[in-house]
Amino acid sequence: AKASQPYRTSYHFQPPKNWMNDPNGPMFYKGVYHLFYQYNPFAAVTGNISWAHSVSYNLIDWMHLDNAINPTEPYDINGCWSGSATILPGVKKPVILYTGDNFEHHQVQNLAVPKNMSDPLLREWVKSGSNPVMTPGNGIDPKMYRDPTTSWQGSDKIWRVIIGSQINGHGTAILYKSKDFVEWTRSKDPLHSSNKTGMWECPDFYPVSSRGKKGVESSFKGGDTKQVLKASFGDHDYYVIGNYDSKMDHYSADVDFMDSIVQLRYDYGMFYASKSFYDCDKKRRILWGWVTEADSKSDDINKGWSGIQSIPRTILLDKTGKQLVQWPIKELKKLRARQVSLHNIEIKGGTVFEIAGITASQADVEVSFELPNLEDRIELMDTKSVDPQQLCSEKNSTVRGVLGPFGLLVLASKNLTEQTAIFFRIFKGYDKFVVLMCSDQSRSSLKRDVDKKIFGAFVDANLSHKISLRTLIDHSVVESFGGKGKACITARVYPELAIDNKSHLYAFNYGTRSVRVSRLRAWSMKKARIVEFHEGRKLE
Ligand code: DQQ
Repeated sequence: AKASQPYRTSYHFQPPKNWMNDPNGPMFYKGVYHLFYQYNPFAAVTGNISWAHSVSYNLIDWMHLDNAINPTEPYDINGCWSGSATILPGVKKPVILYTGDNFEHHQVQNLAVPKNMSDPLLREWVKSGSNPVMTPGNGIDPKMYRDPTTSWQGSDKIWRVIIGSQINGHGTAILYKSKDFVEWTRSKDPLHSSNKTGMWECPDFYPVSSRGKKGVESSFKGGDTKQVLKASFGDHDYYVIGNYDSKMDHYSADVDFMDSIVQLRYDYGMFYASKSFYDCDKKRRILWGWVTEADSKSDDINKGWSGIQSIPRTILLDKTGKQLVQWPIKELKKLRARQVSLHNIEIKGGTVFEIAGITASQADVEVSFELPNLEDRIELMDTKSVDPQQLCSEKNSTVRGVLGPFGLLVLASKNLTEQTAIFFRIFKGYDKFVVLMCSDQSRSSLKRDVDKKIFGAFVDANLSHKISLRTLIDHSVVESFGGKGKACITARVYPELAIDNKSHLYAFNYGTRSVRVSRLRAWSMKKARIVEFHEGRKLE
């Protein structure tokens, strides 16, 4: 691998080297956060997929351990693929269900349990003698049958789990039930399916509270909750919100997958195969997602690594009940170091100003924009026929408007040759104002062979006169939260000029109208503490 590593992250999770994809089996158990992930121990490209394992006390600083699960048996010899952990109540023991790609390249579901319950880090895992515990059959394509969720218990105390699949061309969550995690019976009906999507990878299924700010445990059956179903397909993580009747095992979505013009996604940039877990210590639900590289395979081989994880995000149901809101876990604040603040500054149309004094390549920025009187003439839009990503590509950061584009230029070189623009543009829609949020990577790097696709989302912000943006900048990742977490966009960028201390941060407004920064705070971020601990030895 290359000696100089301008693109390695300082506070986004990544292994010391090689290929990483999906987050697996995240859990909080006896004071320790565990993250497992899809990992190739031998190269920076996919292959030899095993479960790597890291532990943390705060979800920020990590200790990398030896692999927890390796492809060693006929039922997983071609790869130990994605799966989830469930903490069994009563005995309070964690178990893992994962997909094995077996000797004939068929996908089967397997069970693993900790070898030594007195090891606080649960370093060793043993596979059940009963594996595989679920096999395809009866109309299931053995190549489309994977990624068990965290299990949940019905009021009958029986465990349920769903497996991602495609049946008759339709994305499907196959439902299984078990009393003991070993003997699983497939239910006649799937939990849910869609004739508008293909294969569902990495489903997730969990309750969210419709009141207050607390997360809800997967088996919770009280009132005042809605139930989220997430599926990964077409390079994105889509979710629906609905109601789950655990007696009938019936799920109904309020608005089903692909049934509305604007699809609900966790993130409108790069974010895939995500998984959530309930943190019983801080009473919150946390989401992890895989963020792929946007450079080439040969770049990855050269760097010696590929793939990072998003910042863990707390997930809540929005007050409207129609979407989720996500926010970086509060522990991230402990990395905030040097701070700059600005208050009540007008940014005139067509101007840019630098926010100096922090490490612009490794920063956390929170800004709140105050808008002028919206009754005046602004751009019009018919949201019913508009794809926000398409609109952001057409009206990119250099296309002047009336109210916007305004926002941040991050990982920018001094002369702005390289820049990634995260910005808003306000339109007048049919019956309300429309906030478009964009992440424009098109000028992010002089490098060729990098995917510089522009991303976009609508922020359902119920706009009065303020719109906020939080952006996490970490060398090659720009993770943005618009409207207090109503829309998230994660992007990967590989600047050549704007690296390390040659990187700058600006605020800009290319609209014709002025906007006001009512408050901006930006922090240099410290590096997370990472140690490696292998075969009982600590490496720093
Ligand atoms: N990645 C895993 C599969 C899953 C896919 C294999 C999603 O289990 O469906 O590494 O990225």
